Amino acid sequence: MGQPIKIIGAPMDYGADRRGVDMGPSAIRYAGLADGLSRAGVDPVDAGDLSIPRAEERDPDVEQPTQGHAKFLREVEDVCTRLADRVEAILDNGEFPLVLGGDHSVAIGSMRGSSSDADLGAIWFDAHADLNTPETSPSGNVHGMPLAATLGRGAFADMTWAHAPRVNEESIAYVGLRSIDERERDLLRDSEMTAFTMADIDERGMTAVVENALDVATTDTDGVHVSLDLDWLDPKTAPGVGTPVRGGVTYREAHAALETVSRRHERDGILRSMDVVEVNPILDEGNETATLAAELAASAFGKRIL
Ligand code: HAR
Ligand code: MN
Ligand code: MN
Ligand code: MN
Repeated sequence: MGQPIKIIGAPMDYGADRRGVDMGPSAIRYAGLADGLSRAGVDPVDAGDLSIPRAEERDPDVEQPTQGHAKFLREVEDVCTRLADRVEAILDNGEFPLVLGGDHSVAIGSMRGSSSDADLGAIWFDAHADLNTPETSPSGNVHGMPLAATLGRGAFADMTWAHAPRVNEESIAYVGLRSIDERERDLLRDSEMTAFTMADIDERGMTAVVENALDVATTDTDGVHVSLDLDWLDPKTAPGVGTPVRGGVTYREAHAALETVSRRHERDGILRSMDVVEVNPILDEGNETATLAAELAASAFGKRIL
């Protein structure tokens, strides 16, 4: 069965405006995640959820950074600190951490934990760049900031719970970008990250693009983190997300992408951690976005048609 996969739920919605993404872990489990992984030939063990206070019990605006705005930053810090510890412990135990969000700010914890003993590359499957800092964010929503946090940009520079010094820009590749804020565009252009937009997928095909992204994330690193934001897909295919953007990847392209990841993993053992985020069951239709999330995780771990 290979390396056991530890599923850990992070039912957090502090980072997003559209409430409901905290129900993502339940919905993805209910959609058959563990069965799908077993059929793919891996051994899933469900470690349950982190316990997370409801947003209504907290004040979004206490203890703001001196520059800018980041709602529920203290709560995000608390959850991501605990998540990072869990992810690190899972890896120390020889298991693979699969984190279920929650909004995309959970990736701050996953990446911090996954990179504590390793130089970590990352592939960011997302419509969005998630590179805002509290200073540049138009919304103050931390789910638009996880890459900036991990890289220690702006107000995140001295936040040791967020900044992961063993994740370097050169080892990060986006796949499927199509919605970037004005100030994020400048941050992205001035960075060393590799960005494959939807136009690159149109021109070159998903498999070639993901092969390239894998080259980026595996060069001079010890392993790769895959962050799968379900709004990466076209909203017609994945309606259950809080910030849908038209013109996303198709059902088949998404599977092709994760199958490409899985083939490289089978060959070179590249994968170190993964998160599946932004599934919002309240906005979903018949749990289809959660079902897709579960299927794509199984594809990443080797589910095959034949
Ligand atoms: N860029 C916008 C912001 O910072 C929107 C964030 C997008 N939400 C996400 N992230 N789901 O991928 O507010
Ligand atoms: Mn360790
Ligand atoms: Mn995202
Ligand atoms: Mn997104």
